[in-house]
This record gives sequence, structure tokens and C-alpha cells, in this order.
Amino acid sequence: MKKTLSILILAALPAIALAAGDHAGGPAMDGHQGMQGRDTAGMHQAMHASMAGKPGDPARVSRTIEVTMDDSMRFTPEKSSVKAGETVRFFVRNKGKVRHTMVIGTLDELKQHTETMRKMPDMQHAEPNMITLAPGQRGGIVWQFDKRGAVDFACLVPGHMEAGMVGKVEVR
Ligand SMILES: [Cu+2]
Repeated sequence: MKKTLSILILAALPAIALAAGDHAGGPAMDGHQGMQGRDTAGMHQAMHASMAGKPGDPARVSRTIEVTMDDSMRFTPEKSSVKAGETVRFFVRNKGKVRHTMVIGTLDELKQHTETMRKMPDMQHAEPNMITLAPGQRGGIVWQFDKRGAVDFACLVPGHMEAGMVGKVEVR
């Protein structure tokens, strides 16, 4: 009976089968594979949640921070500060004549994202941590900052971040 049950589980849930293999077999190889599986899951989650916080609940916004973007490759203001746990709405306006984006994340995440955009410049994608604005357009990002420290944001239109289109949020 026990054997039949475990075969059923093995067939239905390969991930659990792998974990079971860890215990039964030698730790080295299988354990390593298990780690890789977890890393991939973590990376996937990072794309949505990010080390910089998570998408905020619009009902819990405690204040709005107005940000403008322009063709001098600057965000105004470049710096703002929030409290840990605070949910903020960034009200973003593109005052320039070209498209700009505002993307919130850690510097590592932003650099990775820049690479993706460079490889797929025509890709239209939207994530809760970003907004893409045509000239004259405005829009909002609702974001909850949870850990103390510095969170970055940048424009990921190719060349803009490199030209200095970055900003910082200090989480106290
Ligand atoms: Cu830009």
C-alpha cells in the first residue's frame, strides 16, 4: 500500500519526487539539483516582487510623490525618502519629446532589465514596478517599500540609464 501511494505521488508531482530522491540517494548530485530548482523559483518571484519591495495596494497609499521625466535624462526629484512599510503612489509625467520609462528595483535588477530591453527593443511589456510613458503622457506606480535601505529607479529606454537617468528612494 505504501509503495503504491509513493508511485502515485512520483507520477503526479515530479518536484516532490526529486526531493524524495534527495533523502533516499546520495546527497551530492540530487541535492545540487534541488538547489537549482529553488534558485529558479526565487528569480521568477524576484521579477514580480523584487528586492526593492512589492506592488502596493492602491487603497493603502499614504502619499503621492510627483516625478517628472525629461529629455535631459533626469528624473525630478532624483531623490525621495519613504518609511519602511509605506505604500506610495508615484505620479509620473513625461515632459520630454521621446518615450521614457520609470522602473523601480535594485541596481542589479535594473541592469538585468536593461539587457532584456536591449535584446528585445520592440517588446512591449508591463510589470507592476514600471511605467512606460509616451511624450506628454502621465501615469502612476503604486509601490510598497518594505526594507530599510536604498532603492533605485531608472529609465530603461536603451541609453537613458547610461546617460544618468536614475534616481533613488531612501527607505528609513
Ligand atoms: Cu528615458
